[in-house]
Amino acid sequence: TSRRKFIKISALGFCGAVASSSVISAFGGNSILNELVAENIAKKLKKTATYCEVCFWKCAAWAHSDEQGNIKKIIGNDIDPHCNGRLCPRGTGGIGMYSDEDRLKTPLIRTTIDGEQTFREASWDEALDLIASKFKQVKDTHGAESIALLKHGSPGKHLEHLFKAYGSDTIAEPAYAQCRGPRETGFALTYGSWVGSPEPTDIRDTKCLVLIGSHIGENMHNTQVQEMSDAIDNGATIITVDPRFSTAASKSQHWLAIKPATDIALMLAWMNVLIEEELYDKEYVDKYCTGFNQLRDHVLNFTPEWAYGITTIKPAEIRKTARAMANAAPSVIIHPGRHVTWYGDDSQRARAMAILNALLGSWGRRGGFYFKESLKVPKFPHPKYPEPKWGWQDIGKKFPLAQMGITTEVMKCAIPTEENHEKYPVKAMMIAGTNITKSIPNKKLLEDAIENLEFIVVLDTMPMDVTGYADIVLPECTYLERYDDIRSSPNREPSIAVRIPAVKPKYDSKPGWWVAKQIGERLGLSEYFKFDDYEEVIEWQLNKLGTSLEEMKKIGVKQFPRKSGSLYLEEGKTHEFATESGKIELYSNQLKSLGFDPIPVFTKHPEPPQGFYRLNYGRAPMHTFSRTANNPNLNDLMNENKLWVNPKVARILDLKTGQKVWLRNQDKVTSTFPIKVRITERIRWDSVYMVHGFGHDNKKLTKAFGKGINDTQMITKVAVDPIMGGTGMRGNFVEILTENPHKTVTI
Ligand code: MGD
Ligand code: SF4
Repeated sequence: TSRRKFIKISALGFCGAVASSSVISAFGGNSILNELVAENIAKKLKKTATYCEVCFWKCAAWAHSDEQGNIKKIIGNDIDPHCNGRLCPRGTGGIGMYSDEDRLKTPLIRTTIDGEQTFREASWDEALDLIASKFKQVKDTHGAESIALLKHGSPGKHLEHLFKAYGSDTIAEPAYAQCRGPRETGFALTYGSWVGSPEPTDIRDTKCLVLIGSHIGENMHNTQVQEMSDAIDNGATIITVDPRFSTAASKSQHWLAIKPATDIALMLAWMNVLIEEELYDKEYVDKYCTGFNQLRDHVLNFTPEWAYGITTIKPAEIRKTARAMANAAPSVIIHPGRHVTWYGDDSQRARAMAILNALLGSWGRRGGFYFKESLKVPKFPHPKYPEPKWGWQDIGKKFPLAQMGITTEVMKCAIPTEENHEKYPVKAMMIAGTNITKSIPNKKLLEDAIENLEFIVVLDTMPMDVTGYADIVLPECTYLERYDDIRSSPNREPSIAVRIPAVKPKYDSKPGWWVAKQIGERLGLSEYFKFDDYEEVIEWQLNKLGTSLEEMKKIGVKQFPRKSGSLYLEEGKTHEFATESGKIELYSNQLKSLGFDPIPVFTKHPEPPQGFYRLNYGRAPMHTFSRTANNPNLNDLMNENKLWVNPKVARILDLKTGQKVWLRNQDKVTSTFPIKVRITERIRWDSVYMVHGFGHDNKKLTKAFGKGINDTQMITKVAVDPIMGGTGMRGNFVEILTENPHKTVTI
């Protein structure tokens, strides 16, 4: 049997009904809202400044709580440029993260009773002492570098500090190699800088927005959705390239239902039209770009007729859309997307987007991309970090342009049969704020790594699947119950926002900063944590920034004037890009010297065999990844994912809407749970689609357990981007099973 058996703690009977008045306040009409406001004024609600952690747009908000310490509602901060006073449904439902009765309540330690692995409750002291002793043990035997950190979100920052202080830089997060890493590489190669978050897309002033597999509207990044809706009202042309009729597609003048995995061919054809018809911005290209002649020669034969055979998009439609973009230029955006790890040539696809933007002259132009600015928050003083002998950079060095840790490569280092293990042995792991069983593909790799790790600590707010693999589970309190770092994200104008605890932590949960400090002190690192409460750190930083905690508690958000110059390129002035040549690189010498294509080329990707469909996945407006599936308020709005199936496929397989089916992929992996069918013309006949983040297999998640399918379970084939290590996940094919393939699982 397995050394580390996945522990499914049985539900402890916390499935009581949860009122969802907060959801009503988000969706109800004004009368309900007014009533609530009146009621709340009557009850004298306390307002506390925070910023949302339900996704990473980090909208600033006010948490309203009553005298008993119950959070009643969360409302956007009017002066915050990330939300303009309006939260998305998930943000309003963030209250459910706090009120979810399935929350982790106390530290847990793995133990064996009567031969069965289970968890027992433990005190914080016992759990923290044990963690410190295990960390010391690993450091003494292998070096601190052998303790890896997988992290995401706010808790990750505190633990990163702890890890670096202890001498480990073996750190990775899924937001890079499973998400936006390739686009950062593609844009950095072209413009010398990352796109970053929030994206500096000037959507509010755009005349043409091109979305290539980016489903704004379902993907609810707050101000992008608000600005897109304004742009539509102002008559902007929307062009959506998606094999699925997404919400964005329904708002578009042009929906190009592209054959999956062929986007680079379409973009090469667009470049061909822009250049052949001389529609590109000549002046901009002459002034700011290098490599135009090579690009022109490269795309000469990539005509719309050539692309038609690959993409199934008619040549006339390719020409028409290219002309629409040119018409709007430079107020046009080929949106870089966000979750872009699809087919393994993703940084090249991002390069193609970057090049198109350059041809249209949209980078640094109103209605295109603005030059973002953020404020540098001074570091709270601490001693220098020790120099680790190895870290994420060494582990990922076969990917020459990797700029952050690659989760899958770090996991591989735990497995003795994998090539990097000897040099970079990962022996223990802390996992904070990331549910790796849903965020990292290739379950076999995860299970092999987990089996070989000597020690796993998970810090989470919820008993997510990942906690089932831990030796120690630590309950973090939610973002509404703690201080965290000052938010300072780039925008048109720099701003900062604070997160102040609105209520005391529920149960025996503690903030991430406290956990990091406690472990640090036990490891002899007190010098790195010279504060009693994180409040002191923030206060010190705010004072340095010319404000105070007192002021920030009152306003929540503070805007600062721009210091870096104009939002856009200025007439008559030169501009140096941060590339090697100082120009926008249409042809990349850097890629060439590394042995990669200097200009993107189209490569054919495998297609589904007979009887299989490509597994496509995406987002729903009321959920973020897997973290919200059990949130009582958001679960109320959508409690399972469905399998979108084209009517043609439904006819062949005789499927009915609402029927439960199971999936089996090309590697014979069968879904644990079934999923209900949704028959719709909105999906191409060669693909099926589902929302990511469902199919939880920990029973302790009483609302989410067994609801729908975990798309990641079906993703066993990964196409790795050789340039930066991104894990392309869209090349998996599934067959649809109408009979329950599991004899023992009954739902
Ligand atoms: P979540 O699934 O939301 O995100 O993947 P993850 O980072 O794993 O899981 C977040 C975890 O953090 C949950 O266990 C949640 O309970 C916990 N959590 C929430 N708030 C807190 C907190 O305040 N403190 C602590 N300690 N824990 C907290 C996201 C990743 O997944 C990303 S960024 C992308 S873009 C990819 N998307 C994606 C996809 O669409 N499909 C597939 N198949 N895989 C994907 N992987 C990537
Ligand atoms: Fe929260 Fe929504 Fe803003 Fe994300 S976009 S931070 S979920 S309010």
